[in-house]
Amino acid sequence: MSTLQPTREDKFSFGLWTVGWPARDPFGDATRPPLDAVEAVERLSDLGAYGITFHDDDLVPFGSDDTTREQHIKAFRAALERTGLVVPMVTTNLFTHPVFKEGGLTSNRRDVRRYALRKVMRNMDLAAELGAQTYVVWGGREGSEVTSAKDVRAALDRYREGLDTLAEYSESRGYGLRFALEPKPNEPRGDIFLPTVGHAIAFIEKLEHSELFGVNPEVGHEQMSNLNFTHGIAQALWQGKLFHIDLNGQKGPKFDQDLIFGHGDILDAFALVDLLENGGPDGGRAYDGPRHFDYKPLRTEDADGVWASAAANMQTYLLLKERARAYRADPEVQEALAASSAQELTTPTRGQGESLEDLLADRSAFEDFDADAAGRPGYGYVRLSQLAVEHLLGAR
Ligand code: GLT
Ligand code: MN
Ligand code: MN
Repeated sequence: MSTLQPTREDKFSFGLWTVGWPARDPFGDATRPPLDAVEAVERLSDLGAYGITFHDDDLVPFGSDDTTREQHIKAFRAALERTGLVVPMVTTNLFTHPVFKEGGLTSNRRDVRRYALRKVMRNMDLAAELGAQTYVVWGGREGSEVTSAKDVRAALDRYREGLDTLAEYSESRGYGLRFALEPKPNEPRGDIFLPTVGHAIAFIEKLEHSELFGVNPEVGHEQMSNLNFTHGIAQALWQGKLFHIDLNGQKGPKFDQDLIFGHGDILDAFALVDLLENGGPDGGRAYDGPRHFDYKPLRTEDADGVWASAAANMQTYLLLKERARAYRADPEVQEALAASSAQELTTPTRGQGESLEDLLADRSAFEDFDADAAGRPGYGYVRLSQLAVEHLLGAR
């Protein structure tokens, strides 16, 4: 094993439901005992993480009375204080209980929608109390199996109404939360609303407080739709909407695997870390928020395997960060980049102050342009790609 030690500055965070997953799946029972939240805080802190996140029901079992709820919160809070771990993000479970089988904020039933809103708002109080800045909304049950049973436009109206209400609540209470919508194409619903980063960003523009809303893209969720995750992240950054990120691994379009980060498409993971760490305007971080791992320790593993997998997420990220740095610093890479004209893309297509008429009058742009000659030379991307592979494999 490599020995890169994570520090708090790396901003690694984990969902309580990730290391705490007892590995029950649709075909089999749990293979691990439940994990106590206090132990999760302590172990993650020892491993070098800086944050922990949770759904309301991860921390306090659904239906607990007020006294039990307070006890759970008190013990959790004490563990946070002891370790210095923070809670940068909180979210709500609107998917496990049968009441949400037809949706939460977009259920056809109005009483369920009102209940869902109240459940979120109650947990927002706790989020604010614990100092969270981001509130994730993953609408896993917002969708359908039977298309004709759902008026999608009405559902989107209700989704908007629900999110507007949550933003109003945060503002009225002075919580200052920012909301991050998490897209997913399917699972558990046959088809989920806001299935990709693109759908979510377009939807956000229709919200009353759109400035309070961004996205929380998950690696595997975009790859389930056969999409390029790094492209999705780049667009979210370009639109100022990357509010949070869920890192994990996925091997192509199939069920949601939630593998360890990098244990799926490693080349895309390399490109992603390079973008996040070196894609800023000054060559620094393009995204400064938590590096949040949303994965599932394999069902085959015992408790030791769970903690090994938590460490592996961070190790892989740090190794890729180190590899991306070496890649960028390699003069051969710089030369290959220049030769491929990749850097020319930052030059505006129109000259400074060039009017539309100037462009139309420029014969070199069209009449005298030799399209055949311009179509002949190669771009040299093979070399660039191979250099990335060699850096990734530690051959350089
Ligand atoms: C659930 C889902 C994740 C979401 C979580 C937030 S819950 O585990 O699979 O992708 O990020 O609600
Ligand atoms: Mn997932
Ligand atoms: Mn997720």
